[in-house]
Amino acid sequence: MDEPALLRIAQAAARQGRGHTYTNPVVGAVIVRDGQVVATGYHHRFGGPHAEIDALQQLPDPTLAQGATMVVTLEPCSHYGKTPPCAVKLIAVGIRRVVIGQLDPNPVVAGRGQRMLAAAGIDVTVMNDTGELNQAYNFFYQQRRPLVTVKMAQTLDGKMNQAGNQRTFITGPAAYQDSQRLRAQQHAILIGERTLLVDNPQLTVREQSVDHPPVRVALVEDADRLPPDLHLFDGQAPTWLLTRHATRQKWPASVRVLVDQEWTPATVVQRLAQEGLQALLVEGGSVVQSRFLAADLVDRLVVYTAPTIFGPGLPVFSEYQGPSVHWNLSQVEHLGPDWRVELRRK
Ligand code: AOF
Ligand code: ZN
Repeated sequence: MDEPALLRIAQAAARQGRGHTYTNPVVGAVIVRDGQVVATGYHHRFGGPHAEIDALQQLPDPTLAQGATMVVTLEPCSHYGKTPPCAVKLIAVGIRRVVIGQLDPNPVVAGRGQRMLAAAGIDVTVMNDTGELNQAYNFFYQQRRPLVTVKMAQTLDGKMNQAGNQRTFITGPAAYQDSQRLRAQQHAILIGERTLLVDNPQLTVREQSVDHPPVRVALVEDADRLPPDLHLFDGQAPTWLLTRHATRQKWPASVRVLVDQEWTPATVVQRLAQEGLQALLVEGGSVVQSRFLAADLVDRLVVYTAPTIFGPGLPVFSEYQGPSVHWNLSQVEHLGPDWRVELRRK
């Protein structure tokens, strides 16, 4: 089997870790002798052994590592983190050649792993093929901020609400399932105060299990004036209230109140970056989404459209006051009676 094909096997193995590695990348590795895969491994969960170590553990006989090739989706690490450096281990067990899918943008590694291997006389090739595995992880270390996705549901006539202050269901169960999958990939989900009060959303991931639920983030004027029985205070997931006023209240352990003079899309994103959160989903409403768009801080739009005409109602982006922007269409998909469009910024 050739090396691009072996890399695809390692990438498929990496995908098994999806949803469990939290802020760590998903990583897969295969050990190859005479063109044949003799062991496959992946990073199973945050804090657990790295893919390279998992692959070594899958070898039927540990001496098979000697003189073998390892094909791994991400550059082997060079640092002592939650586990010792993989590069040191690969050298110690006698791996002769390492094929790397992509270099690690995390500054704790960033080329050092590759250099350690090469300095030990190991033959190293970098394929520059991410396999679309760690979009948010790569983005975070390249741009120093979370990847921002705006999600919305609209009718055929571009409405997000039938009338002012009520929660309206627009799309069907398949779109709902999909939006749950989208939530499961996030480290934070943001809403504005109007959505918080009108919808009283749970902002949790249902329908599938996640080891680290996304932080629920709400922009609010004054945390002390919120009704105490909101779903956000149910302890189901960490919750951050971003506000301009100091709080005098005692909050449950799951709630943090973060005070700043003025929360803007830029300061929100900066704060999440400081906390190491790599993926932010902006769920609503129109004011918050429009502000993120106007600040040019939206990397991806996910739009669910229902074939329904509402007539009077609140148009999506009615609050948008920025310049006209053009998006790249990246995916169109049927979801039961509805459809989903994914767009990327140009
Ligand atoms: C992983 N799994 O298979 C590889 C990783 O906190 P640690 O010690 O688990 O280290 C996390 C970093 O290790 C991660 O950001 C990446 O730079 C590197 N490689 N991490 O979780 C793996 N190969
Ligand atoms: Zn490692």
